[in-house]
Amino acid sequence: MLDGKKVLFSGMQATGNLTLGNYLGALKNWVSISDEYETFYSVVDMHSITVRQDPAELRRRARTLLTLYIAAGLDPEKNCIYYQSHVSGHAELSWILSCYTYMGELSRMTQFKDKSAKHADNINAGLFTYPVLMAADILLYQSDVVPVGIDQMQHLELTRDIAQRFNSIYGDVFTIPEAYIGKVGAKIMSLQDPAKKMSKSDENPNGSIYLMDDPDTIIRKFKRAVTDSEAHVHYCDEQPGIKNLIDIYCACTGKTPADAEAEFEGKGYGDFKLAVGESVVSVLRPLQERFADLSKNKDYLDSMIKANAEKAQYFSNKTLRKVQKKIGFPERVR
Ligand code: ATP
Ligand code: LTN
Repeated sequence: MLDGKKVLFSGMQATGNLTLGNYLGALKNWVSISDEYETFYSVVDMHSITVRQDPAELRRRARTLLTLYIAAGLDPEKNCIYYQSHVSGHAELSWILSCYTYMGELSRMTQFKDKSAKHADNINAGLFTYPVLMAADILLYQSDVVPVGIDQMQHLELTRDIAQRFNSIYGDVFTIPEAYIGKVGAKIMSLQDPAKKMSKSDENPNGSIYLMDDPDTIIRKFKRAVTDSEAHVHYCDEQPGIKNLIDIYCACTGKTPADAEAEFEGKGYGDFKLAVGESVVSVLRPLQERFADLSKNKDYLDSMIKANAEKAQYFSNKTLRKVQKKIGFPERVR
């Protein structure tokens, strides 16, 4: 609890360009539930370097991501939006927690298995201990709730295990966080391969809708989306391509799958794909406009970045000092 409110933490990596999957699976939910919580939204740039990055590009992407958080509707005066690398407690708590995490636990993480297969030439220790840094992000603010897409559930379970293990040794130090998974859009699939999740690091740009794609590009990508030969807009696992398009349509319009089935009964896939594309354009256009306006306002963004980093540093230090004391680090002489 902070100021009588429950605490919410979430973050995204500053790698690649944000996709519609990131928006519908995470960012959109962040905006819809923020008012109920004391919130911390981090651009987790320290997580990004587990994969090799071009420095200038990483800096640019981190700034873009932070601006997108605001453009999506998070008011930086009410939500603590900040860069992970500006708050020293993340790295400090991560080291401590790594001493309470087992190698066996980390080697079971599917994201590690996937990413190490993808970057076989750079399987660094950071890639392996990445979930510990994520646990530190969350536990540092005594978070109650963590809104994420389904793919992050395994990391969240590990965070809970680490926190419970720590608490069982030292007493109630950490709040045990719960995941918050949105009802719609929790797993948006690639438009080119509905068995794969839409991902910002996909090499095929036609599989993903990027938040900055212009309307023509969006419509074109939906027209080319892989479906099937059933010619029937039906929400079922046997038609994964159509199911994914219905999920996107519902997340963008607030309709239910049954509404969508009724609306496109007897119509061809062409009409349906166009409607899905248009629903996405109408959600992304205002976001893109706000992004363009905000990007011009450098001083405003800079002042928010500074103030929020200080706020995050202040709250995270409280937990960090408590943890350091519990485990027996010498007290600081004031
Ligand atoms: P990468 O491809 O670089 O691994 P990513 O696209 O999977 O990245 P992350 O930065 O790992 O994105 O995720 C940010 C947030 O977006 C997380 O909460 C994650 O669960 C959510 N998310 C990512 N992809 C999807 C998707 N296809 N559908 C729903 N949510 C998603
Ligand atoms: N691991 C997450 C990003 C992430 C995160 C977090 C999400 C890092 N720290 C803390 C929620 C809470 C990912 O790859 N999407």
